[in-house]
Amino acid sequence: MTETDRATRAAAYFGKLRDAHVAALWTIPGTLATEPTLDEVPYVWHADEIFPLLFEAVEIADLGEETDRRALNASNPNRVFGTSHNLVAGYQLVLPGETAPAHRHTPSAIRLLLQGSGHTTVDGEPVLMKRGDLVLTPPNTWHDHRHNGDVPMIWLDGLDVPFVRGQHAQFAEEYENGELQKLTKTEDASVHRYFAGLNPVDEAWTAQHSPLNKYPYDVARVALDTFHDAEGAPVTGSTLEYVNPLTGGHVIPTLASYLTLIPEGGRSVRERHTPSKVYCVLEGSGYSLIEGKRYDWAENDFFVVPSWHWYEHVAGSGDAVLFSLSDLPIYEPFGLLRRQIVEPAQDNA
Ligand code: 1HN
Repeated sequence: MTETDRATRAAAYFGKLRDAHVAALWTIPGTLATEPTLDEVPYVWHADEIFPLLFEAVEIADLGEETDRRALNASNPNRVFGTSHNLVAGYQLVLPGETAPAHRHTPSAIRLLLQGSGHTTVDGEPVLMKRGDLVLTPPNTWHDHRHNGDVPMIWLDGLDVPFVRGQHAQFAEEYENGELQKLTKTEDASVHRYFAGLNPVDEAWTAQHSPLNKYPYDVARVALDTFHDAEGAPVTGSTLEYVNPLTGGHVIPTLASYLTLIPEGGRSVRERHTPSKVYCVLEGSGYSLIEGKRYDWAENDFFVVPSWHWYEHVAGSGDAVLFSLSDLPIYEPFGLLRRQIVEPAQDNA
């Protein structure tokens, strides 16, 4: 066969493959890529830019009319939807006297209260939210939001919507007549049941998510300080994970949450891992170096560290406290979790 015959025959062959809806492995780019492609970018959403846009939304969309949730979702600059390929984060605003009716869905959510105070009701339990509190709405739990305080209430939402949609597994339902759900438990009932790390005997809980609907910030903050001091106050900082008190596992099947302290002037280890992370700044200010580029942050800002990007955090003046949300539980069961860490001593070598 001449070169020309060969090329003509190959072109005809690939045409036949297209018609038969098959592709030759040797023509598909990246089938055996040696490392993940870094196709999402780091980005910081600054509270001083986004909070005013949230308040402007009050004039654009009435709660209960145009929308049930006055929320602004953060899109990764390299994506149409999703802060990363599995996670979506954003801010949500509820004004005094407003309510956001109950619904439930297969995607899971966490809230991190940033300003004001009010209630999220989770499966009949009204959960009081104060600054820094972590509140869970696990998959398929009824949830609504109520605000009987006098200061606009803002929180960070973090959900696994892009992951669930990617699995073609999104289902959602409105509560009866689009109303608030009936209260069937007392305020913070789950916190009262499990607060001290001692579990009720013969506990009948069988769900895969944490039975605790709230992790109060005052408790988490004392735990973090105590742990950090007991570790000898490392300049690289300290991190604790919020866990299911019954199993020691992650808070939600798809989501893990952490609280990190970087002491004033301190610097974390440099690491990268396959899961992505969304960080929200609860205290202090500083910056992160992500793939060598500097991203400054201050209180209430949130930022995304995409999959397999090298990163480290540096605290400015004052201690920095960072909440973070990760899709790590999605990677773990399938052997997809990879993590590399560079300790500072090796870093300088
Ligand atoms: C949702 O249900 C809430 O219930 C907030 O407050 C943000 C973002 C995407 C999809 C569902 C909420 C959401 C969401």
